[in-house]
Amino acid sequence: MGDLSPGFRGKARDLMARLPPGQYPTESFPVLSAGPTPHVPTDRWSFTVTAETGESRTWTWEEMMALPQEETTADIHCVTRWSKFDTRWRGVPLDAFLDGVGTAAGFVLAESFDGYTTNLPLEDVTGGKAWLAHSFDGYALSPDHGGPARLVIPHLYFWKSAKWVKGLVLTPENEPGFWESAGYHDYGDPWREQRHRSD
Ligand SMILES: Nc1nc2c(c(=O)[nH]1)N[C@H]1C(S)=C(S)[C@@H](COP(=O)(O)O)O[C@H]1N2
Ligand SMILES: [Mo]
Repeated sequence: MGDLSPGFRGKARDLMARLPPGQYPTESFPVLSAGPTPHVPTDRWSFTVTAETGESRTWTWEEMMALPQEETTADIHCVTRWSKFDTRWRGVPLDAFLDGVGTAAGFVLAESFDGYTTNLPLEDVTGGKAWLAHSFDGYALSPDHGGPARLVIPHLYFWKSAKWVKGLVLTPENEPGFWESAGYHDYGDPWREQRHRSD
């Protein structure tokens, strides 16, 4: 039997190895939002990076879309235990917004149009590990999933991937965001099951 379907068995085994502890795979794409979906037309959209000095830089939608774009395919892991393999995004690596910024800060606080915030070490959003994504699976990102644009930071639990993101604030001190203040883990590594503050 193993001889008849070695490819399938091999693929299933490979996928299991990509599943962090305590997670189950899903084909669907659940929507998880703490509040109502904000609707932000692209002509009123902007993305602002603010340094700890107060200096800031803002990109309009057109300016953001004119930056070099990347396609990335990644597995995503929600703290509510679903994981989705091979999600396909298009957007701009966060390096494009952060490279030119003079900063001594070690952390960023992502801020969204719905008031949501989440905190991250600066090194987790630089070096090609994080994107401002505006497309999912070849289509413009739907409002429920964070459109017109959201963060995608696949190596951390998906609550770190702020939907409807409007900017990043560089902070010298680590400032807990919305879920982090409510008892979620500060860092959120799915491979170490960092779900709650006490994990
Ligand atoms: N602005 C904003 N971003 C957010 C959230 C939110 O409520 N508001 N929920 C987070 C949580 S808990 C998860 S699991 C993912 C869910 O993304 P999805 O709805 O596209 O699956 O978005 C994250 N980003
Ligand atoms: Mo979540």
